[in-house]
Amino acid sequence: MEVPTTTSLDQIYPEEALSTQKRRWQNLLSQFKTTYDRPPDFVSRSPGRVNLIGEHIDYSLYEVIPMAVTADVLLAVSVNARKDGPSRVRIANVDSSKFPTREFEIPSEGEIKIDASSHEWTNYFKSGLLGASQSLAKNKNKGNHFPSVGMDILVDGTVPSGGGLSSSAAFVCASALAVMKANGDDKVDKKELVELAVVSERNVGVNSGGMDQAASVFSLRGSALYVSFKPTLSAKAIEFPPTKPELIFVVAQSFVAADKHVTAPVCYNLRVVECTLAAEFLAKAFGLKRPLPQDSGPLGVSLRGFQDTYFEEKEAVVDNTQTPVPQFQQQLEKLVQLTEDYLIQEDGYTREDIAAILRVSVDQLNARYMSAFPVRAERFLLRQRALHVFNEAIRVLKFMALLSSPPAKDEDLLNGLGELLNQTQASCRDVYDCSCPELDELCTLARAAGAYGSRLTGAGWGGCSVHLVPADKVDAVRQAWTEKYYKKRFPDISDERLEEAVVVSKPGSGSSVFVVE
Ligand code: NG1
Ligand code: MG
Repeated sequence: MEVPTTTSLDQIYPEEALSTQKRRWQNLLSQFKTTYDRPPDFVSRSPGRVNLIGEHIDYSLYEVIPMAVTADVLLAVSVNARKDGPSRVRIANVDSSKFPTREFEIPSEGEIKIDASSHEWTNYFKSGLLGASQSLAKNKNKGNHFPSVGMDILVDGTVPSGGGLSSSAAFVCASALAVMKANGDDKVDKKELVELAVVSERNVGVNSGGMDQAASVFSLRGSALYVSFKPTLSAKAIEFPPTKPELIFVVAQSFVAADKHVTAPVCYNLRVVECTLAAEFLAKAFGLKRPLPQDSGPLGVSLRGFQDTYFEEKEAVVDNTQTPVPQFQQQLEKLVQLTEDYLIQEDGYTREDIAAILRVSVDQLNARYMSAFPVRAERFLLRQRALHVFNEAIRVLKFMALLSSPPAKDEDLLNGLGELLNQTQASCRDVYDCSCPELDELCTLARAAGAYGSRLTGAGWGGCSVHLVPADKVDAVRQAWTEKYYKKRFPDISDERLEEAVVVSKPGSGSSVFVVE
């Protein structure tokens, strides 16, 4: 499926956002004219996302259920096919005080360098450029070209950065899309865009899974997405059944900035390593004959790969009277059991412990799993990480089952969904260790004020939270946060910032190209 091209904002934004968005787009287009002395040729757009359930399991290749939000990143672009000398990019931001204008020559494919150690906003553009360049080079026969044409760009992003709504993926996806469009690719394939954006975003220093880019590109207005990574990347729109009271997702910022680039070696990238090592450890512990399959997990093997291999080799038939989904759930339940029985060290495993099981040296272990993305840890909590992943994958299945065959009473459906969100939060807090006191407090306050379920969303350690709230309790929940969280922790908070802190989130549309007429 191709990324859609449109000429009308009402195909992109919901009714209630249209007047604000029209003003914002007019400002973008007129600022572009003042900056570059001509109108842009097109605007590429990709949104942020909120994850509803399935946290920290995308990089173990388990299914997740995110949805796009209305907030997005826009790149207004004018192409300049300069004949003399190499092409250049000029890239400015409507918020020039925070994001200063940059200009650089476009290197040839393979020469694009990104310095992940510097905190430079245009790194995200460059990683999109890098991904797009590889795809364009591969598809030269389609009439696309690389090295790229020159581009004058003005960026406008409304996804808060470090806020857990994935501004990074929105920026990388919109950038890759802009470069592909500028170089003649009018039929950008959604799946290809996601795959290249996932890989290229890793150049910014975080060894991420693929949920954010999938949500940003594939989303359709009005639906959440069920994203699968195995056997291949795919996404399916899911509808929420109408209920009384109406089911509403509210997103609340903690205003604790989660700076993944700084914390990656002890937080995000460490979790990726722990999950990967748990997969290798379990495979060795059960004496699997075949090595784990190389798949699209960030370190090449995954817990999902372990699951598939284990059941192929050890228990070919689980229960063939069941439909595929319960069978998959039974497998996961079995894996929870095996993890509890075999990964017994509650206080974690040292590098020496793990190397001995995998029958490699500590140097080999470091080189294989911890060199491209270094991590800092004495002990690796393999038991806890595997337990979170398998149980969270089960919760995603249960969430889907509730939506596809809802119980007769709406109350039961809402309580059921809410309970799964609450369990995720408890697991993120106690087992995966990716929450923080502020996120825990937002969740506790929301539940006390009437939310069915509350949890962090995205990587955690700060950022955003998401809450399933009945329509008639949204005001009460907002009130509780305002009085007991925001005004208490940030006594000088402005009304404007308070307004931004809490957003009722309707599923938004995914990436598109807007042609300026
Ligand atoms: P954030 O930090 O919210 O963008 C990250 C990862 C996701 C996923 C979640 C946790 C990136 C770009 N994204 O999201 O792939 O693993 O954490 O579920 O790193
Ligand atoms: Mg991000």
